[in-house]
Amino acid sequence: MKTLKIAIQKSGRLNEKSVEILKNCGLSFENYKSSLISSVTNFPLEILFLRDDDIPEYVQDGIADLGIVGENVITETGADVTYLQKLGFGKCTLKIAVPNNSNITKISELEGLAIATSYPVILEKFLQQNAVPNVQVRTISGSVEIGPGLGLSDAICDIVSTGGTLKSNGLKPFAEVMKSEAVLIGNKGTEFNPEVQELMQRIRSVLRAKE
Ligand code: PRT
Ligand code: ZN
Repeated sequence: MKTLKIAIQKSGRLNEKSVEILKNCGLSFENYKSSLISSVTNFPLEILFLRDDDIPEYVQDGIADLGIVGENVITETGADVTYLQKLGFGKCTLKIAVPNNSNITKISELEGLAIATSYPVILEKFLQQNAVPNVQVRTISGSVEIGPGLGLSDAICDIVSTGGTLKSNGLKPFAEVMKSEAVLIGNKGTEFNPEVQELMQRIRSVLRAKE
């Protein structure tokens, strides 16, 4: 019997809840912070601990059969994977935000402005869908919220959960681009594997017990 592999975030906002849901499924494994792989002792499964950005492609390419990652990351990478189950944690919204003193009220008024983001693919698609083609999308990998203060951009497109980061940087949310939460994804066709079905059933009953 082939041992399945599931990729989860090594450290960061999704790590703890990902480990928790797998443990609540009755899976027994060591959660070493230093190792990349951990074997489950009571189920034919190995856990790969990765950076979240790498998870969709690992699953698309079949290096991992399953993965737990935010929808924002899946959409940004454009990976061809199957959505198996929303997991109810890691909830956030990708939003466009502008400085508090900005007079912008309509998406069309972004025309000609520069927007800093770590999500260029999702943002470009949103701008296209809203027929605002002439926007400079500036891709930066972190601390996007300081862009307007530094004069790097007129607006930002970033993940918001409480809104505290926007507030402390003098920014206000202006438009909602996408909602996201952690999801279980699978390599195409993996949902027909009996062990995957068993695992999905356990995950669903863990989620149901939480309701
Ligand atoms: O190291 P690795 O690459 O694995 O992790 P990472 O640093 O890229 O990601 P991480 O751990 O920060 O986030 C993992 C996932 O959690 C994201 O892809 C989202 O799906 C989800 N998530 C949920 C969030 C947030 N909430 C969130 N608040 N991801 C990021 N943030 C950041 C946001 O970028 C901003 O800087 O938190 C700040 C805003 O938070 P508030 O509460 O001030 O609004
Ligand atoms: Zn990341």
